[in-house]
Amino acid sequence: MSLTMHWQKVEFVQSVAQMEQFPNQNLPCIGVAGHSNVGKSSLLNSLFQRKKMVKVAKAPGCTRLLNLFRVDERLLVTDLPGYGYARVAKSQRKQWANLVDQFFSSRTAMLILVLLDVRHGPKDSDLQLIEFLNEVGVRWIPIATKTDKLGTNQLAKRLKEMQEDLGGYLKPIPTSSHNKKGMDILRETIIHECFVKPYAEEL
Ligand SMILES: Nc1nc2c(ncn2[C@@H]2O[C@H](COP(=O)(O)OP(=O)(O)OP(=O)(O)O)[C@@H](O)[C@H]2O)c(=O)[nH]1
Ligand SMILES: [Mg+2]
Repeated sequence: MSLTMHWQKVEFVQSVAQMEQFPNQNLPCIGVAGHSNVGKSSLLNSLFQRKKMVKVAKAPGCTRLLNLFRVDERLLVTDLPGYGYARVAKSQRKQWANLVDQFFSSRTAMLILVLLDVRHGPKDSDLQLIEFLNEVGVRWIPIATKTDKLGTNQLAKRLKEMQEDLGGYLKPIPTSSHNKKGMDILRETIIHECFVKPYAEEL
């Protein structure tokens, strides 16, 4: 079976509160990370082409566990809890931070999509995450979310600024869960990063 541009079968696997519960599926795994409310769960629904596969927050800070999905029996996708939401108790915030840190450090995921709201520059917490991923050696790609909120000129300008803010090398992939722009490119990029590039690197 090949992972086509349209992901045919998407299954919810489980929610994980501790890394010990993370199932050993022997499949490539990607994670979706970013600030609370940046649009992680919405992006996954759009990628999966399902309306309600992933719970979308009515109030920020909704995703508190690692939620795992399996695509076409070939790929695991993890929706991560968002960081930086102040109205959650400190003890609980610490618990999520530990869980997410463990997820990154255990190198469970071979690729992290780092979501950034296209209207705002990367926040300190985003830059810290990126630094951390670089340190532990986990590949990441920047994804600009909510592009439907900007007009064409403003969008082009913001994407360029975002790229500069991230050091200039990586171009953020522009996406919108509202009008579905960027979803095909994102699926293609994920497939390339998970199934083509690792083998090309081995040659
Ligand atoms: N205009 C617009 N709104 C969006 C888009 N994606 C998400 N939203 C809205 O942003 C809010 C947060 O979306 P979520 O997908 O729940 O964000 P999240 O990053 O999963 O949030 P947490 O689980 O709290 O970390 C919701 O009200 C969404 O409807 C988008 O592409 N465009
Ligand atoms: Mg969420």
